[in-house]
This record gives sequence, C-alpha cells and structure tokens, in this order.
Amino acid sequence: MLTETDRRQLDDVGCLLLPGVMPPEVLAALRRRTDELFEEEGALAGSEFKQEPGARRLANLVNKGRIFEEIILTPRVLECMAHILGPRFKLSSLNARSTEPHSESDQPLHADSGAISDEAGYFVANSVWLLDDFTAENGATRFVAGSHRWRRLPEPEFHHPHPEQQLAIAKAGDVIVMNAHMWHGGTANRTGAPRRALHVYYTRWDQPQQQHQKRWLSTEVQARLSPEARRILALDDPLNDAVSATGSGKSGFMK
Ligand SMILES: O=C(O)CCC(=O)C(=O)O
Repeated sequence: MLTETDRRQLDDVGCLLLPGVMPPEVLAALRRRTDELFEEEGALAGSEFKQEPGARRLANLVNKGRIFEEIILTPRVLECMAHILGPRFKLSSLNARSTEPHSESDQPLHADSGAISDEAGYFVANSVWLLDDFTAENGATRFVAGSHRWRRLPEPEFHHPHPEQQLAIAKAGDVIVMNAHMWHGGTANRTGAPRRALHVYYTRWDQPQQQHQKRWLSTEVQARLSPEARRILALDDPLNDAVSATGSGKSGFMK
C-alpha cells in the first residue's frame, strides 16, 4: 500500500501523513474512551508514565479499552513501522496527550526515548493519532525534516522555535507516522479547546518497551488478546522480557 513516494518521504523527511485512517465511528469511540479515562483518572492521569505541565496525559492504554487493542494492529500503520524499523518490531507503549487550552510554551524538541539510531539502523517509530484537527493555533506537532539522519539530539529544553521546523497540520481521523529519531515536539495551544492525540509507539525487536506490556496488562486483557495482538505486544517473547523487565517504564525522555 505504501507508494515509492511515501517510502522516500519516510526516509528523507522522517514523517508521513496517512489521511482518514480512523473511520468516523472509530474516531468517536477513541474520543469517548479517552475523555472517560481523563475524567476517571483525574489528577493521577498519566502517572504510570509521566505528567507534563500544559498537557494532560494517559498511559498504558492497551489495558484500558478494547478499542485500543484493535488500533495497535492497523495495517497501514504497521506497514510504515516495518519500513522504518525492519520486519521485527513490537509495540513500545500506547499513551494519550492532550495539550491544554491556553498552554504557555512549546514542548521541547526531542527524539523519542532520547534515541539516536545505532549500527543496526532506526529503532523508534511513533504514530500520532489525531483526535482533533491539528492547526497552527492549537498545538500541532512541530518537526525538523531530515533530523533523524543527523545522529544527534537537540539541546535539552529546546522550547524555542527551530529555524527549520515545520508544523504537522492535519485533520481529526488522520495519523502522522514519524521516524521518532526525527526531532519533534508539541507546540503551545493558544485556543480555548484541548488538542487530543494518541501516541501509538513501536520499537525494534531488540529494544526495551517503554512500558513492559506483559507487566502492565491485566490477566483479563492478556487472556482475550488475539495471537496477532500477543505478537505485536511481545507477550510471548523471552528476549523482550529480558530487555524490558528492568526498566521502570518511566525512563527516557518524552514520548
Ligand atoms: O502530542 C504531540 O504533538 C507530540 C508530543 C510528543 O512528541 C511527545 O510527547 O513526546
């Protein structure tokens, strides 16, 4: 399904817009469940991973609704992940991030998990699922095209604009796939409404999961998962247990 132009864009720019991945009923279900969880979890929302000034977060979402179990297997997104990460990869985490109305500053530019590609290639890739339109005013993700190829990280606390940054302007229901070594970050929301998104984050087979899924998923959820979901979550992979079990799930920079 990926065209040669799409592949080249992922290689050269580092991100690709997939329009209309979420049909209206899926978008509505994801919005509903995300809002319910923000309501239920209140001040604790996101605490399994991290909390962030100016944004509300949720973590460990595969454990928190069947709709999330389904979206981690979206073929168009998995095809992009395989292009970036190679044929063997797994889910690293599924979190939500809602930029708060009238938030004051841009999130620092970063690569996810503070990762620089290694001798085997790229090992982190993210997909940003837009639950609201991303506009120039409401906190669209910024990115620096090609920076995944520079093999270095931006300075810490890079809140200011980068001279080469662009904004990922897109519609609710779209997905933006990113080589997560590419420098990127959220921007300030200058509107009166939240800007909600999910981060469905994958990593190469030999790397730790950001949230060790086997430890974070309830027995009930694990028991009902399809073989395909078990595989993408690396639930039956002893190597994943060895590399992921020691982490707290909170380490690394922003995701
Ligand atoms: O939500 C966004 O616009 C991007 C956020 C991001 O890059 C992060 O939290 O690591």
